[in-house]
Amino acid sequence: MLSYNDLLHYHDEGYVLIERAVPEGMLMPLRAAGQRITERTRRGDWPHKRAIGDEDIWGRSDLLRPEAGEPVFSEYMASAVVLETVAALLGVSSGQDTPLQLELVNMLVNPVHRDFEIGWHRDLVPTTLPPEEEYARLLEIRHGVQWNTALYDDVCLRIVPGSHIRASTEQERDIVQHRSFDPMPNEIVVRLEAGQGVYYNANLLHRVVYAKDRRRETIHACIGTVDGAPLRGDLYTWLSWMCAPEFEETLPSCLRPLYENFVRMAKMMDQRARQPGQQPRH
Ligand SMILES: O=C(O)CCC(=O)C(=O)O
Repeated sequence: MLSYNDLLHYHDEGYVLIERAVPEGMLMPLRAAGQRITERTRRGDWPHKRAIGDEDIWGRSDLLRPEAGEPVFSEYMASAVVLETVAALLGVSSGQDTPLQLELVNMLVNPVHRDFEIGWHRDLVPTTLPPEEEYARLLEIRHGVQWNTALYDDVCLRIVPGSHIRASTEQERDIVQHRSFDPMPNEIVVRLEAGQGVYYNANLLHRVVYAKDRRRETIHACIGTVDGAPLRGDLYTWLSWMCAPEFEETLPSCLRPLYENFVRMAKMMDQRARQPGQQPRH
């Protein structure tokens, strides 16, 4: 599905745009399910959210929870476009013997009371590290792909292409640490039309600008390989609810190997955390 140039672009620039990122016939069901959960979240009936104080939200988390009652999200995660894209970008198989593990499945939404923004950051590596250490961590933490798939046109995400495979420059550090809403040299706005997606390395320098009057309902998810487990301890804490056996029953069969990998790694991380001096790195 992805061309050699797509893979090269992902490797060099840290992102790739996917033209048809929503499976045929799934856009309207995903929009309807997204709206139902947004309404539940706004009336206090869905506690798994990214909040702005007590009054507003910019995201909803854990869309696969059985109590959401929205199987279209797991059908979407099980779709060929998702699994084949992730597997190709990480250079692994998505079949029965896959090393992929199921991870976050969230939705990003516009606030309704006031505009909201998140400053420049990398998701998994702090820019406060000395440059050599920052670079070493960037090389080390390459076990996952994150993506935004837009259900409505979306221009919120800004990235610095290529910043995932080099230490931050002095100027970038200054902006990230002291004025993180300022323009960044070489930034681009990721423009997605409804149905398009951007798959990216979460360690790209990025930031987001949410306008309260522009509808945003964008699936925000990630999948990684099991070899990254020791570097990503928090993930297993956030997603410990997935270890409940009744959750597995809700999943389409092609997600089961990814689910089993997640549970195996979660158990391993739990055992490791109980051993003195063996805390997982975050
Ligand atoms: O809103 C987005 O597109 C990305 C959100 C973000 O930067 C984050 O979750 O770290």
